[in-house]
Amino acid sequence: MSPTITFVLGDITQQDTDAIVNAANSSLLGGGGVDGAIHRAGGPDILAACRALRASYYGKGLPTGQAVATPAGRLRARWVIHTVGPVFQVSGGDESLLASCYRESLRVADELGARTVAFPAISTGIYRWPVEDAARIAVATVRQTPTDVEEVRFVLFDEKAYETFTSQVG
Ligand code: AR6
Repeated sequence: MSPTITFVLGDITQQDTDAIVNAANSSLLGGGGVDGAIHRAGGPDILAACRALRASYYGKGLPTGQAVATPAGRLRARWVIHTVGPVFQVSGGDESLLASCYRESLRVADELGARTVAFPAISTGIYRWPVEDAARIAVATVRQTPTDVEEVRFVLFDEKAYETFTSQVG
């Protein structure tokens, strides 16, 4: 089954989806951008869960393109799915790594039983992936990934990203 894709101009921390996806870094210990916003809004339980993951499964950090879930603390969502996008320059624009973030996040969502999932525009901020290219990869990958998730909601933080993502659906 293929999820319904929707687009919202707004703040991912305010979404009422079962899960929201965090554009994290491999340390899982927080940062700026959407990562900082999620930890601020969700409170310390998210960081505590991330620290536990580092101590158990991911001693060397979460590799680029992979995803892992924690509870969502005070957020409206039940879970935060943390994924590590590629840095555009470092990856040489290797789109398989960016696609993997969306695919792996949906796989984790299926494991959790999440039916609605909100994604930010992974890698398009601090990691500098051009938004047109990132939008194409994001929408195509979600369309091509078999999943029980019923709604994928792209939550875009500015007008340009919103226009770019919505223009992917004809
Ligand atoms: N809701 C939705 N989207 C947001 C929000 C928000 N509250 N805040 C920012 N964005 P970025 P990256 C958008 O930089 O490029 C962190 O330090 C933003 O406008 O958050 O994957 C991590 O710890 C942009 O379109 O993530 C990593 O070190 C998009 O979210 C690094 O940044 C992604 O921008 C990850 O960089």
